[in-house]
Amino acid sequence: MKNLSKPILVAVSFSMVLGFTRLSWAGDIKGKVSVQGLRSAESIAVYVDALPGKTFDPPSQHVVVDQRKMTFIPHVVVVVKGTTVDFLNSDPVGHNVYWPSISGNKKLAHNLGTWPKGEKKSFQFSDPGVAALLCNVHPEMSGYVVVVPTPYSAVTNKEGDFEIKDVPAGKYTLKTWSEDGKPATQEVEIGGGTANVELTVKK
Ligand SMILES: [Cu+2]
Repeated sequence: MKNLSKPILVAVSFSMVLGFTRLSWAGDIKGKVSVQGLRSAESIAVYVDALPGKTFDPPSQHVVVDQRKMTFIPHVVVVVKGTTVDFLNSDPVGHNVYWPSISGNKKLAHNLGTWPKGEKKSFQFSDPGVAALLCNVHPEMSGYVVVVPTPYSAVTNKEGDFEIKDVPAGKYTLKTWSEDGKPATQEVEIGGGTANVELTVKK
């Protein structure tokens, strides 16, 4: 019996060490965006830039953009390339959704049409860039779908805070997109645990 138990103990200890190591192969990015010359630090997309040779499967779960009280909610969504977005209408009036380009490329303009309350239309965003959402019934409405190359992304809250969870260990470049500011970049290294970053977006 003695001869048998020792190798088993060694095997158990070894797999525990492997288990702990695996936990440290991913971490969270917690950050704060400050602004200079912009109205607010809210609704700024922050994402890990393209990783050479790496592509990501789009999530099976759709992202939802609602039209409620004459407003696109949320105002900004950030999605990995290939994500399908469901556009809802929760207002008692018809709304339209169209975008005149994706990041200025007018060939990628699209009009989803107009539909009543309670219905939705879906679109798969296969091209990276920014779709500025408009409604041709209500010219004051605007929203954004920001299509990025990785699934590691977030949108800032009112205070400019954001959190990107479960990023595999490594060195990355974080980038921002905002409605009226220039893109900002910041290098970040993920080990185990949380990496804290600060970014400044300027007009
Ligand atoms: Cu509308």
